Amino acid sequence: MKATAIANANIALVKYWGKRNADLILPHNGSVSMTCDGLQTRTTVEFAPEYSQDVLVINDEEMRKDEKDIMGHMERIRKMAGLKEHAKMVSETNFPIAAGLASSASGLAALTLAATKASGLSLGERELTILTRMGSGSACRSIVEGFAEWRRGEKEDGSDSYAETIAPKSHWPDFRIIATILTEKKKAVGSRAGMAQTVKTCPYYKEWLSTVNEDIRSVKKGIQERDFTLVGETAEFNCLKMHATMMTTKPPIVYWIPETLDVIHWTRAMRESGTPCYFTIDGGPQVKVMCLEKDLKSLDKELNTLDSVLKTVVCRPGDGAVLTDRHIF
Ligand code: 2P0
Repeated sequence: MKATAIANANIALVKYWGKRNADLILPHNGSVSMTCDGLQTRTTVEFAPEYSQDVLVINDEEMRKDEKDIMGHMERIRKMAGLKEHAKMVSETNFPIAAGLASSASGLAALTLAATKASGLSLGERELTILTRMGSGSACRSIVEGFAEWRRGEKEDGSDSYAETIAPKSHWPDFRIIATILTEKKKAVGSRAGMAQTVKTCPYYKEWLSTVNEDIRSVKKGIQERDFTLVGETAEFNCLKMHATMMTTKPPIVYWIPETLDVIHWTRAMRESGTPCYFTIDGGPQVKVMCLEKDLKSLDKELNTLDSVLKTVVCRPGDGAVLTDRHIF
């Protein structure tokens, strides 16, 4: 009753921001992402009678309260499997958590795969993405390889709101995302609370929703045709529209710090001087710079000379979640 899984974070090119059903985690809009090979979580789950309660340890720290209701997610899996035993869950990440690098996506994806395996459940990929989605929305995209789409779906039970690969990593192996780390401070507003507040109070939320399907079409076309300009322009615009909805909620949510703006302007200046690159930003201050392999070295080197940048992590299109025998305990 022990299993270990590895999952990568993913970075959205068209963002998920807002739920139409918070219990099942059904989104208001579909989204598209790249599963990243550089940002990894490994999680071991063991169900055993000697555990009197579920215990979660992330990077050597025991978690007592978490925004994602991980214990509720474990209860859901236990019920599905018809188990009574509690679980010990130990996770390790190779990047700072809770700083806007999608750690919860890789974490919930690895946890769901490890917990289903440890509990004896055997789910197909689509079912696994649906179950993972109920733990954390964006995590369903981390189950699958390469470029992923999380379909909004229409059904009330969520059975058509799943993630799937739209292009494997081999389709566009020279697509890169340079994730900058500008601060290692924990963000003030979690994305779960942030998106709920946006849906409730942003006067422009409807307008955001009315443009997302067009962005999904463009980004998918750009990926299919390996059209870097189309993907970059669409992703950058989509990110700015999402942040515009957050900034116009009550109270406003501003994830950006001065360093965020520095990297935004730097990216635009590089582009104007002839190097194709675009930025995207999630629920945090870190900027992710999209580029192609041919420009990676020079852009990454330049970024690391900026005072605003503590360090960078380079991501290529990566694998979906997998099981491994390398247990943490
Ligand atoms: C995304 N984000 O598409 C967007 C962009 C943040 C900004 O998905 O409540 O951690 O667990 O479903 O998935 C962050 O939200 O939220 C997120 P829950 P989640 O990547």
